[in-house]
Amino acid sequence: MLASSKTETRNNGVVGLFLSLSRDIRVTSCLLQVNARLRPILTSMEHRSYMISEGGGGKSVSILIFILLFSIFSSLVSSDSISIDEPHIVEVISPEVIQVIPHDSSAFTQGLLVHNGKIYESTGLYGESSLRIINTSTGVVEQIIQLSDNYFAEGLAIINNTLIQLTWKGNIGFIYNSTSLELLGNFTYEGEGWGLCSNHNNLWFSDGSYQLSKISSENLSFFDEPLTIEYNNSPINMINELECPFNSGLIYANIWLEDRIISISESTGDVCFEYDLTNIRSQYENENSGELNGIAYDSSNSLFWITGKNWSNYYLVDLNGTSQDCQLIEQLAIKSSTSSVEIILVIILGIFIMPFSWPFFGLIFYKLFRRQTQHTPPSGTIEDVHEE
Ligand SMILES: [Ca+2]
Repeated sequence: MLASSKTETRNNGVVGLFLSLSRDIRVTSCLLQVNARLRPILTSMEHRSYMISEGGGGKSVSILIFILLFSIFSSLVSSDSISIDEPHIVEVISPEVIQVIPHDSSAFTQGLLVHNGKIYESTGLYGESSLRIINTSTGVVEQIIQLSDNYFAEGLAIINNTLIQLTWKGNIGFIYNSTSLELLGNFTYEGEGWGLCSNHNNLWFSDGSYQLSKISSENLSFFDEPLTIEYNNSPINMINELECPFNSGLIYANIWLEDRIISISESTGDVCFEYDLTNIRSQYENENSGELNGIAYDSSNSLFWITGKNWSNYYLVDLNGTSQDCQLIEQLAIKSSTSSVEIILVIILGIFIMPFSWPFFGLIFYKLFRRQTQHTPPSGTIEDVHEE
């Protein structure tokens, strides 16, 4: 049988190649043993029938493997579901100013919110920190309390009728009655306090990093896992003042030292939209104005009041993206992630399975060419093969 094979090797280069490959990977004798199995000596007709039935089974399996792999690779090449090379690009929006009211330009704004038709503002700097209530029609400060000189006030949020005000490096937050601004108590936390917002279910807390921490509204305790904020699939740092409108599924934040606001999905941390407010500075503000640092959602008109450190005015603007937009972005992110996994799996599949399928393909072609060139089927036993 081996002699017959050697003849075919000389007569046909393709067959020779496959046989050479088979010998190189030391599979030939194994395959022959599998095909020969322990059977009695066959007649010519029996052997031909046996070859067809045995070869047909192996060929079918090999063809199925080939079709499977070909289908997977073809689908990957042609599929439009692969979006890994197309990362989401955050849409940048420049909102129009709807209304302007004056702002105390000595106020170093660190936190802003709207409650019961009033603007509540937290201002910073040592020796100048305050908590104040502002008339939304006139911009006049109606109530104000000063903090101790030891504290640099930061973010501000409200839970029911209770105000929560952070301090920068004091590791302490203050709790006030929202009507009288009476100090009711305090709580402590680790690290720096920057921004704070409440969505009525919980609070979000920023510390100037690329992550937000969730705080329980019931006992002001921190949850374990922070939310990482990603802009175009990369973490974005210096998250500062926050606003999280009730039931929106979104967190609005401004970036320290920049006149822009981003809207973030509460569930994934993905940035949905960026609002570019640089035109407001150039059109309305002056050289003494610091960076934008106040965002307050007004539920009475579904718009936002914004201002900044030592700004001249508050501005009413429309920052309404929708949580559906964020869900769409999340789906794209999941799709992209899934595609990445698919590609990796198929590459692994190709690396590990394709080489093992080579002997099957070799055997198929070997048998096809052998049947075409073989006129007298060999006969013998398994022992004959080993002797050769
Ligand atoms: Ca706010």
